[in-house]
Formats: sequence, structure tokens, C-alpha cells
Amino acid sequence: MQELLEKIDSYKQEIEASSVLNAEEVEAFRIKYLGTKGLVKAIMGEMKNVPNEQKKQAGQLLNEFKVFVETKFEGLKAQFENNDSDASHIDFSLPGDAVAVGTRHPLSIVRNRIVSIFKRLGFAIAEGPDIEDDWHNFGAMNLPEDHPARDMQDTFYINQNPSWLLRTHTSSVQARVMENQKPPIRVICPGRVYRNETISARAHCFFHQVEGLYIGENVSFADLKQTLYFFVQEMFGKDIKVRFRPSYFPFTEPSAEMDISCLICEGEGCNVCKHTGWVEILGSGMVHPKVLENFGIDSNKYTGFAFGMGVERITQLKYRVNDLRLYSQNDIRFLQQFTGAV
Ligand code: 2U9
Repeated sequence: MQELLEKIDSYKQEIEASSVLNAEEVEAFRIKYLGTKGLVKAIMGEMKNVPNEQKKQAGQLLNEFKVFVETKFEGLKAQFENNDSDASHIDFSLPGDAVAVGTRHPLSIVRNRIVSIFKRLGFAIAEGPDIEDDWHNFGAMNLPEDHPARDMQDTFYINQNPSWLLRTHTSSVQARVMENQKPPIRVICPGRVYRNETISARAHCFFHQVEGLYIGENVSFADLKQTLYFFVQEMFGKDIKVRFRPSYFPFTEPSAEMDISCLICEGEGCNVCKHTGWVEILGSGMVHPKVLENFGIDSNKYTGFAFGMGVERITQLKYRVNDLRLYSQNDIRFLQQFTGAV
């Protein structure tokens, strides 16, 4: 046993001190120590000479020695792995492999631009659930059950509970903000909304909106108009022609819609502007006093304006997208055209 111990010690010293210069010498090391006729095998064979009562201890020592040699070998081998000492065949002037960079979806690009314009005006961002209850989506917005305007916003209802539905506008988010915050309130609400529409080039069962709400003391129609004029000029440039005309919404009074000169035909007349030269881009108005009172906001003290726009429509005008279905078909030929746009 003593003899075996001494042998192992001396081999360990020899192995520890070994060094190699190339892959061939690594292989020679492996054959010498770990090969079938190598030193480790040979020394393992000496187990038979060890007395029975010392076999356990000797077995342990030999195993440790084997692991020691294998570790040393792995270390030597690693020095020459992937280490191509002859690099003369590599052409370092070749361009590298291009990293494929994805693109932002055009709707995200445009939504981000809309949001950033209103952020500069001091609007905060608010978000809410896609599945809403009847009150937050319709009732609180002055759209009671028998109101004819509900027809235009027919949507999808949840089987388990018929008062749950997929929101038809993000006004429900503003409703929740009004429920939880006191004026002054200044928020924009971007998000997906749903309507029961037959899918075509001009209509889809879901689309995206950005709505805004500003409630405070002395908030006026002039503030609304100025805010929206600032927005269109930032979005479409200073030369854009704008038309602001009266309209009707149950949740605003008075109400107005904003048109811009058609960017597709530059006012000449085309399918997008229905040959009028003008395209409607948003709806707006002063928040109806009933809507304010629904949330316990004193309509004699506070006034507010609200507006809403469809992101698909703004994107159509900005990027000339003529079919709504392109936005959700995931066609790489369409999406790749927005590479580099942020
Ligand atoms: C509250 C009170 C009033 C939001 C408004 C519109 C007018 C509007 C449409 C534009 C195109 C929807 O995407 S679209 O189809 N929106 O015309 N939205 S005023 O009015 C509100 C919102 C919240 C509490």
C-alpha cells in the first residue's frame, strides 16, 4: 500500500509538470497516461496486490488519481481546441453575417408618434381592460340601453355574463380614470377596441384608438381646437389643410369632427376621400355634463374636452395603406417596408 502511495505521488508530480506544444503532444499525453496500455490502466491493475482490508482505501486513491489525470488532459486539450494556428485561409476582409433586425409594426410606429405628441402637451397615459362591463363602455358614456348610437358600436358579448363585452372604444378607460381621480385630469388612452363588423378592406372586427380627455376648471372649446390643431401639424406637417366641422356624439356637447386634406390624392379626389378631397381623422367635443355627473364631478365647476381617433386611419394616410386587413395578416412583404421607421 505504502509503495502504491509513493508511486501515485511521484506520477502526480510528473503529470502536474507536463506541458504540450501542439495537438499532437496532447494526443501523446492521452496515449501515455489514459490509453488502453497507459499508466492509469497499469496502476489500476496493481489493486490485486493490495491486501483485502486496504482495498477500499486503495480504490478511492486510484479513482482520485484517474480523475486527476483526466482533468489535466482536458486542460491540455482545451489549449488547442478552436485554436486554428494556421489562419492563412481565412479572409478577414469579408463582410460579417448581417444580424436580422425586426421592424416595428406600422400601427405601433404611428401610435407611438401620436402618444409622444400628446405627452409633450402634458397628457399622461392610461390603460384599461379589453373586456369591459356595460356601464363603463356604454352607460356612463351617456349611451343607455335603448340608445340608437349603440347600433353603430355593436360588439362581442361574453357568454357567461351578458353585461360583459369587448370594449368598443377606449372611453371606458377614461371612465375608470374619472372614477379614481379628481380633476384636473389630462390623459390619453391608446388601445385595441372591438366592433361586430364584417371584415373587408375598410372594416375590421378590431382596430386601435387613441382617445384623450382633459378636465379642469375653465377648460374651453378653444383649448380643444388649439390642442387638435397642434396635433395635426405635428403629425402631418405645418402645411396640412384642416377642416373643423360640427358633429354629434352622445358623450360630448358640442361635438366636432376634424378633416384633413387628402394626402393620398392631394385633394384631387380618390377612393380614400370618396372624391371630396377631405378625410375625417378624428372626433371630439366638450364632455357632456351628464358624463361628468356620472362620476360625481361638478359640471358647474369643471368642464372638459375629449377626442378620439383611429390609429389605422392615421396610418393609412401617413403610409398609404389601402387595405385594413394588411395590418393583421403578418405578411412579411408588407411589414418589411417599415424597416428603419421608428
Ligand atoms: C369621456 C368623455 C368623452 C371621446 C370621443 C370621439 C369623439 C370620436 C371616433 C373617432 C374615430 C372613434 O376610432 S373612431 O371610430 N371617436 O369620434 N371620441 S369624442 O369622448 C369621450 C371619451 C371619454 C369620459
